[in-house]
Amino acid sequence: MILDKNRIAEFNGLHAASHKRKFDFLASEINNVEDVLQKLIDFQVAIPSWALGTGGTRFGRFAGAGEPGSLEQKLEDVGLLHALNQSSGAISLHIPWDIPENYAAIKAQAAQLGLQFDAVNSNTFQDQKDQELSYKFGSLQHVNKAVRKQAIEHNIEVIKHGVELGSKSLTVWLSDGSCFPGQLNFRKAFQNTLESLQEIYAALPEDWKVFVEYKAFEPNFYSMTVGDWGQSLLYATKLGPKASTLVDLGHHLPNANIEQIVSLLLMEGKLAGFHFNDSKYGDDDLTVGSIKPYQLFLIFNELVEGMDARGMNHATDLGWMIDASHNVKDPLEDLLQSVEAIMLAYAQALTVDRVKLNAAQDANDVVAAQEILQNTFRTDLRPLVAEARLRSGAALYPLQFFREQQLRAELVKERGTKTIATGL
Ligand code: PSV
Ligand code: MN
Ligand code: MN
Repeated sequence: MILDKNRIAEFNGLHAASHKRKFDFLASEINNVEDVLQKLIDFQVAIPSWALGTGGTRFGRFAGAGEPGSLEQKLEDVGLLHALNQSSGAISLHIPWDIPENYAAIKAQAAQLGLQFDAVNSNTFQDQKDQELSYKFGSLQHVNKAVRKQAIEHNIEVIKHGVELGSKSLTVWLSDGSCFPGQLNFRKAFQNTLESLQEIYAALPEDWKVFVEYKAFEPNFYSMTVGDWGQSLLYATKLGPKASTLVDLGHHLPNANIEQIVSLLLMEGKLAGFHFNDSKYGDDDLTVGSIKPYQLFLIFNELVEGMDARGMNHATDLGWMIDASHNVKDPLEDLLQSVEAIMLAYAQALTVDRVKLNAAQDANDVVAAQEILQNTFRTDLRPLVAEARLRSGAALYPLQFFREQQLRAELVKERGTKTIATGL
């Protein structure tokens, strides 16, 4: 489905007057409003190909209707999201779930939809049909060199797909680790993993990066070989300048201070970017901002502060991706909510009064510092984000548009009721 721009214009027309009232009031309160709006317009969040179908758990999966059944349809879905919010102009592919059959055709389709190919993701956490050796006891860490070699070759293969598509980075997430004390020699597992990553690193094209994603637990429940930001940073530092640490918000132990982790990785020039999601317990992959919106704001607050201190471009110098999968929601609605939450947190961070905050910090005025952050967080900036959308030709209210115009029903008509998104 390609969305006719007139439908969006007509919808926006209906809401223009009430939006303007809210926006004008807000704009009068914000100093650098034009600058903030431009930054919001420029900011793009990549959509993962695996989030477009209904997810599941090991207990079951309740598929939705009208889900994308091919890579082409996944691109269409991201194109639809992007048409609705103009903030989802990239797709992140998981190989081998999304192997393109015809690169030229897929690239042409992406270009037509205004989409870029973001980081490509390798997969050595599952055994694929016809795969020679099993990853049951790990991949890049494996005690058997032949298994490591197979996993290294897979990653190099993924880079090749990415090169064809115009991606510029590889994300490596390893499920490697152990389930019981004594199962693994930690030092050997680390060294094997490092050597394997070094071979992958050597295969990176000149202008590519590799993102090393960490995760505290699952599927291994005693140790993870890339289990936290310290381990990831160790690999990234040993690998070299093209390697950095990817932060997935759901991959920490409860109550971890993610904003502090982000600040320090950024300071070291080793923050790759994000997999955004939210969680109550761990890796729940829930809608961004649905559980801990204040934490999301505090993360963006550190990002804006740290990126500005290093003279970085907010939109292009880090990888911004969603990593979610939902059991009970329409995936497209879920993704619209996620992108909205990210834009809102970013807008909040952009409007923090940094001069006052610095002064409060330098004066050890704890109360003032807290007030500055919380005042910003409690200001309703939704009209600002909506204005950025309006100016970029998106829908003022993407979710409302999706529902009122019954876009899922149109997709069901095109694709049928019994669809299963590939790759999940
Ligand atoms: C693992 O939990 C993860 O966050 C990694 O990023 C994977 O690539 C992704 O989920 C999809 O399974
Ligand atoms: Mn992830
Ligand atoms: Mn995860």
